[in-house]
Amino acid sequence: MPLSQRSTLTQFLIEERRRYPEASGDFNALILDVALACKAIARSVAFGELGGVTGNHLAPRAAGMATAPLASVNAQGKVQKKLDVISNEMFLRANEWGGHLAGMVSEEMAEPYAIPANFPRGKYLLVFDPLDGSSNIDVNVSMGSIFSVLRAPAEVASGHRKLTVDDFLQPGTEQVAAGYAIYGPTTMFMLTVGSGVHGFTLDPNLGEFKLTHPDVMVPTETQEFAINASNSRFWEPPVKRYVDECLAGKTGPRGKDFNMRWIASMVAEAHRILMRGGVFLYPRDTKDPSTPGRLRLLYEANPIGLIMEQAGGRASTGRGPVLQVQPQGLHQPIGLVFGSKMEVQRIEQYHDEPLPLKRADFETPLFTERSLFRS
Ligand code: AFP
Repeated sequence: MPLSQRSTLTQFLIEERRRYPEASGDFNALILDVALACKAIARSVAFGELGGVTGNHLAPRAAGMATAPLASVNAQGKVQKKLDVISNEMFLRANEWGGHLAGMVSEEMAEPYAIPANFPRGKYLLVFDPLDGSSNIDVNVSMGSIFSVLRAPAEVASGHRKLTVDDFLQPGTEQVAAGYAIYGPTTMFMLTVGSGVHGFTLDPNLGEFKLTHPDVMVPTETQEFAINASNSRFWEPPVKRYVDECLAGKTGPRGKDFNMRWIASMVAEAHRILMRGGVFLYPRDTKDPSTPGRLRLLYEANPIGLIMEQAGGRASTGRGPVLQVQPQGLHQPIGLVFGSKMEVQRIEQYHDEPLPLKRADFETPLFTERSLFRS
């Protein structure tokens, strides 16, 4: 189709809004501000070393410090890349002024960001991971930004009450919209406003996102899975069983060969799965007893979960729908499995079924951590 005949993101949003005559237009303006932040991040990513944006972000040097400053770490204890910090700033600046938001939460900030007093407040909350997969920047592999839009309580939107952490602790089923931008060979913006998933490709000549992938659907079956296999000794038995069966291929219980992928950039894995199916697992494991998983519920699992479900896939903790989990904290980690519906359902079924135990299972010190024996 000629470029000129494709809808821009703006056109798409206006046409969607016409279906709701009572809508104020705030929501559309918010999504366009988010898209603007993503375009700015895409430019920074594209310049890479030329733009001086690769490498770690260094903590400010304290007075009298003899040694070179160390890399800064975020609230989760993850080393911050320069681009993590730059992308976070871009999200804040693009979204704080418009009057559509009452506050923001990001992977890079320990506490919620209240809208500064010199800007009007609005009725939505924005939650985001400004640059997922940022450890890939130095090796020139795809990364992305993930976002989720929630409603703010009316008394916060009207300025009658201060914003609190609890305002953000809403289950994923409450999301008004969610999406991600992927910075790959092309920059794409994938969006759901609750009526399917639609993909837009950035036209670098116009600087506009154009609708290229309307109504994306995840294929129901797959022969491709993604998991960080170096963690296999920490997996729970149902995950181990699932992966073992995939690896057994044609001669195993699945009766077909599987392929494996691992990009270490969840946005890139989610995008591949949206385009051609597959399943992604970052399950609960016993690697670090202080945390049940690596990924974060509010700004990673929930938005990707809504995208998957809206595209006919499924997103789960391994035990049940991730979107139904009541969040307990802003940066709460969670086990996450998503992708082709039948595969995710199979993994949930394995978590439900008792497994035949091998003697070795009783002898491992991890025995008490295993899901089979948890309530
Ligand atoms: P970074 O944003 O710190 O690169 O983390 C990305 C991520 O949270 C997610 O996108 C990947 O799926 C996961 O980490 C990769 O983790 P491994 O280090 O276990 O491969």
